[in-house]
Amino acid sequence: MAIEKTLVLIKPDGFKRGLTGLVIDRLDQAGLELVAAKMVSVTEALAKEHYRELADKPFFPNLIRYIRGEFHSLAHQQVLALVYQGEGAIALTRKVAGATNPEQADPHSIRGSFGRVTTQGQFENVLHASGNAADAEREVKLWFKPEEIIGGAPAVAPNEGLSGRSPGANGKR
Ligand code: IDP
Ligand code: MG
Repeated sequence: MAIEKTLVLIKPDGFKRGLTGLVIDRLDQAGLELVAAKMVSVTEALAKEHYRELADKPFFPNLIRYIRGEFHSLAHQQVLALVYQGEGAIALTRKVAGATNPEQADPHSIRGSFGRVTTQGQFENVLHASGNAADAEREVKLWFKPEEIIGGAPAVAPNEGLSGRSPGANGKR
């Protein structure tokens, strides 16, 4: 099986309910390697681009509100974005996450244990995990620059601090 990268987002319900550590722990236990992590304020444009394949679904407007923290009083629209790497990482992460609908998810999965369907029909399912290889490639690129990923393209060579750089062409810094 190929070494893959996949995108995980701790969604606002997971973040607000203190499940960030649990998600990271479960993915660690599954043998996945964490290669990138950052908090991101999710703009409307980023949310719509991320979920662009669902734009014609009736739940799309509420999905955008959900991922931007509007149902969980997040002042900064923040999610934790992570990239995991490993053999078969995409399918493995989906298995640990569980099915999209928390009511149908394996009770041992994260979504089956901690997700819920609200009375308004919103799926609050704790985390995002890329669905397939094409989505994973697109999503990792959408959320991360190559130099933010371990083993990606380093912006500065290791141990090359500012002092190691030569002055500009005109001799001034
Ligand atoms: P996934 O997150 O398991 O890949 P997708 O079908 O890609 O599932 O949908 C993205 C997100 O949209 C889901 O995680 C969930 O938050 C929301 N969603 C999907 N289907 C429904 C639905 O039928 N009702 C309400 N929300 C949904
Ligand atoms: Mg999906």
